[in-house]
Amino acid sequence: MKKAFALAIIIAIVAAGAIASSWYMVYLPFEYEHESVSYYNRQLGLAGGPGGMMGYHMMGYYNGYLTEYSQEFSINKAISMMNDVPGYARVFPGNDTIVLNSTNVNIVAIATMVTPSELGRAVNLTDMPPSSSATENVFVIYGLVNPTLAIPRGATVTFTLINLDPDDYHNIAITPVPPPYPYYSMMDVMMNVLGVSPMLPPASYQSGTAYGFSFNTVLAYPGTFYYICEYPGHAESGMYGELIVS
Ligand SMILES: [Cu+2]
Repeated sequence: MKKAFALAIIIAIVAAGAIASSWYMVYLPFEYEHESVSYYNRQLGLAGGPGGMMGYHMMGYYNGYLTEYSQEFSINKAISMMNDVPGYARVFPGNDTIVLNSTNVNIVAIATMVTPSELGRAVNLTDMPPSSSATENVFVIYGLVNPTLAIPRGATVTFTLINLDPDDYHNIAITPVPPPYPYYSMMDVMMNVLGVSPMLPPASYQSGTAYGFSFNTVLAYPGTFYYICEYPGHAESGMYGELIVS
């Protein structure tokens, strides 16, 4: 009788363990991924309002995330656009900052990676080592890696993201939610976005083609904002920068 009781307790403990571990290992990751996709699609819907998207080409879905682009560039053209610093911009490499003093600000951001094995890598584009927090993918803007952008309040800002990464999808979202970001950064940011691009497909170095997307946003209030890549794991590993509106 005592043996049977002990056996029942052991079975109960094993069953509870199996249920708990499948909850954490199977159900929760599935649920987070599902929620992340759902927030992303709603963010895109929000940004699709007036002044949002400027026409796009649907590419289908990648891991559930809608992928689109609005412009196609040659890789060389994308690099020259990124290096073409506007007259109203002042670039300060020493403190990784760009001051953009205009009521109409254009920002051309390249999505690329830090690792030295691929073409178009950030260090090649900038001759600058990224900060230690940026370990995998980064934005390159006017010759700097993940720079802090200073923008006057009330400015209309046009972000153009071009993906020069041959392997990975990237997007850009503007949010007041600060780092550190979790793996599913959309779960942190939720609907708190001032503008967002869809996921852009990887560049083809064979054909020399890269995909881009532009959107407008008006930064009406002073404060500290962030531009981040919402592809799972990217913001977590440092694909973000600061946006100071004053
Ligand atoms: Cu990314």
